[in-house]
Amino acid sequence: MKTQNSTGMITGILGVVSLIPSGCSHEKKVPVPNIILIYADDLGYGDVSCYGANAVSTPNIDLLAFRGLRFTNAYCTSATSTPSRYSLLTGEYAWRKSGTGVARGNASAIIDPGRTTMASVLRNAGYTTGAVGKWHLGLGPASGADWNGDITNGPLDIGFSYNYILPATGDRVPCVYVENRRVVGLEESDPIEVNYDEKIPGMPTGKDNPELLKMVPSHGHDMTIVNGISRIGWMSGGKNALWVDENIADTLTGKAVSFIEKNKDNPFFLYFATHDIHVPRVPHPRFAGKSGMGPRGDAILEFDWSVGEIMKTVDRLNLTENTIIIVTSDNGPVVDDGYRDQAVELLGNHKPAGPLRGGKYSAFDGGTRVIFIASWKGKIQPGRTNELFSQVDLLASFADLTGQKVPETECRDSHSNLNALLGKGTSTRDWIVEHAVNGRLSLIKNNWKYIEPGPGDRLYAHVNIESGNDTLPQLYNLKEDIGEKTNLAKDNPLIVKELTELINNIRNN
Ligand code: NG6
Ligand code: CA
Repeated sequence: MKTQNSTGMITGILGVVSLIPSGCSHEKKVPVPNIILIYADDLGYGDVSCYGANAVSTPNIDLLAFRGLRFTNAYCTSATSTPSRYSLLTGEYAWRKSGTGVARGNASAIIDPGRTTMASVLRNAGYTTGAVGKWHLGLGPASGADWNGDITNGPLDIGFSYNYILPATGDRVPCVYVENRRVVGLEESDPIEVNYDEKIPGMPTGKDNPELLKMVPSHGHDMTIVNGISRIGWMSGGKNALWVDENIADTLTGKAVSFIEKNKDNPFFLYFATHDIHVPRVPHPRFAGKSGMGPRGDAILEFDWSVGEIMKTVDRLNLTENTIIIVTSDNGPVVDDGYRDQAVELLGNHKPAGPLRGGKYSAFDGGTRVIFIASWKGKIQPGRTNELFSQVDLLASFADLTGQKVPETECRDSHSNLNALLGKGTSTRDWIVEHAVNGRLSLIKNNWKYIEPGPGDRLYAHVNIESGNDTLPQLYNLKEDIGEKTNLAKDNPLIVKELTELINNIRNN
């Protein structure tokens, strides 16, 4: 029930659930753009040059920011991947649902088949929907994914019409790609076995066979060795299906580009979740050594290249005026996340979180305030904005943009903030909830940042990141103290009280 003309206009009426066929007397032309959401992994607020990095240069991301709107107050929902992705795709805070912490590589599906998601909303709007890249939301039924057969309870079951994914993360087995329901390149004679409870006999591990490693772990990551790198979890088999880390960015970017090419004549939604810049950082040789900051910096260059390839594809296919491109990250930065890859030694003066305190895992803003750029030629006025924006609102904002209704109970935390997204008005969001790895929540309102009291473990020593935990309540004035240095809680008991009540209301909603 939709038509699209050569400039990519769908005829329909905003605010009406289904699109009206062309020729209807009430019809109004509404430009419905293609949507490309590029989701980086562990990319920090200070890791790209248009957000202030000097030690590394990201010309493609900078160009996108030059063409689009650069947000300085945009947030992911959690300081780690699985919960951020869960909230992004479902419009429900992950901390409302148990089992949404960092998922193992053999976790079963965390998003129930049939649930409303960003993808299902857009598919209902007539979009072809693709997921390319890191998944990390579990696959398969409660009994586990059938790696050697049809993998059910995956992206195809929650609204995507195509997927080419890494099941979990680059540092977790199984180290294979899944295209739609099948492991790519798997041979029947060499089935895959995955285990997270015990070692699989006969398979070399980082712990027992360090002589086989090309990258040595600093903490954890000492189980099955694949491509000279030991991972989290044990696996065997699937030799012909194993990925080569050096080629992951090329492979995923290639799949993203072909998805765009294939769907250029229909509205499409592409969720492109890169492996970069997560560990293990093993960029392609054409990026290796190029940043001078070691593999972490090189992975930033590789990520920037991926963004550039997407932009070039959109330009080449004349889709620029009909495509919204968003680039953002799933959580804040970490320098040593488990491999000795020289990230610490070669960091120099680079500040991965920019002016923010903390990083990945943390309750400080470094954990969840992320880069966020939205570009749509002719529709989004280029510039910079400090309006508050949360990734949890993308689902409802896209629904708004495409005239879809969102079921309030299922997607209860997502509210349209379309005007702010398009740079056309002030934010409808007056507070932001942040979720740190230990489960504690923080709240931002009127430039105040309140962090709930919790365990006093101030430093996550293995990653050398300030946790943001304190046994006392913390209150910071982000406008004057973006680095969350001076705790003003004692002097402002009324504000602490108000924010405590609000956080409890939000939690109990
Ligand atoms: C941690 C891993 C870390 C990373 C993280 C998830 C260890 C010691 N550390 O448990 O390397 O994989 O989980 O990162 O295993 S995320 O970005 O996918 O959330
Ligand atoms: Ca991450």
